[in-house]
Amino acid sequence: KGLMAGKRGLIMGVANNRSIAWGIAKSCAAHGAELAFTYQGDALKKRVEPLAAELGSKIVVPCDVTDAASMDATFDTIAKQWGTLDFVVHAIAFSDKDELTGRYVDTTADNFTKTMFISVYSFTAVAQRAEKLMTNGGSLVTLTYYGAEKWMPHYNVMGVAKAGLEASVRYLAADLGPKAIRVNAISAGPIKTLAASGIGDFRYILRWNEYNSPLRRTVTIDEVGDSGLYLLSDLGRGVTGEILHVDAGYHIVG
Ligand code: 0WD
Repeated sequence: KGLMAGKRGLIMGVANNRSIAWGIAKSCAAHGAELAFTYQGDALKKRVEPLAAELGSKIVVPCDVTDAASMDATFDTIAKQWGTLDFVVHAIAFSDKDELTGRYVDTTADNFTKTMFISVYSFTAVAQRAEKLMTNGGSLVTLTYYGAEKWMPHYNVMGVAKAGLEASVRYLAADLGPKAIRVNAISAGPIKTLAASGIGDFRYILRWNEYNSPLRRTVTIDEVGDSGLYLLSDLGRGVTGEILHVDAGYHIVG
């Protein structure tokens, strides 16, 4: 019945059908997973509900990760409907667009704090709540970018945040490993999504990756989805604390 038959997972961070989280959701559903979705705010509700329905999902709830009560409500719903949880996809990040251009040194304290809270801490906040429901073990996956490892033009405070996110993957993996909960990140190559459109010169970054990555192209959300499937399914059962590059090989080049 498929690799994910009998597994139930929560997908956080679908904004529309171009979202990376949507690519991962499709791969998991195609292999038999049962899914729940969160959306951020009413504006995205009308986009996420039909997508969730497409994959036969019965649980679609609002969740703003900056609001602890909203996070609690999301996991309460999962607890009530499912009792246990097998996996979570965290595909959430935010920074003020005005600071995703120009110099990192000009970052404001306010946006630094907000960027870190939404893009780094929220994954830990998710792990805290997921741990309680993952009584049969589980798998958590977040999304990161190469700008965590190397300086990239315009990525600025988000690069610093992704470095923090990758470090938290390692600390969470060590904490939750004894409970058979695995924690990994996918470092995706650049993909044109809503979030990416906020980054300065994004088209140039895409083109640069096409010219320079070993596969001479960029990656798709379906390719990131299939790599997510590997980490979320039992195929990845020996893997935790890993940053898996799904970037057409760009990280060995630049
Ligand atoms: O090139 C890219 N697109 C890459 C993205 C390369 C490598 C990594 N990533 C990461 C992003 O940093 C992010 O962590 O992948 C993750 C998913 O991003 P995406 O698929 O590129 O972007 P998008 O479809 O916009 O989904 C991200 C969503 C938000 O969308 P918008 O654009 O409206 O900010 O994250 C959600 C929101 O739905 N989000 C929140 N959800 C709950 N609470 C919050 C929040 N406070 N803030 C943002």
